[in-house]
Amino acid sequence: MRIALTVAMLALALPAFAAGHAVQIKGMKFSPARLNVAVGDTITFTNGDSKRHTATALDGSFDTGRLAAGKSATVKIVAAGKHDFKCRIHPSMAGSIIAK
Ligand SMILES: [Cu+2]
Repeated sequence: MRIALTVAMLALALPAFAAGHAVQIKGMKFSPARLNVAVGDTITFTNGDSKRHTATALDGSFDTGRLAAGKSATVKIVAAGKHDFKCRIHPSMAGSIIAK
């Protein structure tokens, strides 16, 4: 009974419908490069390249920082709208997050 109540309280504490998304970085590209999410969702960027990369929003809404090979970082999308992002090290690498 006490355990069930604790589980119910934990469930209530979590934001409703927040989803996790994944973007792979491979071959100097973001995959997918375009992603539709909801405000409150998280996105985990994983670097599958041997070079360092970042995923940096041009509007400043998120930044993974430099990701070494095999590393990942999770960012949270807190504002609605289109958030274009680039790799700060390789500006030709670009993508967009569309948040509703
Ligand atoms: Cu890069």
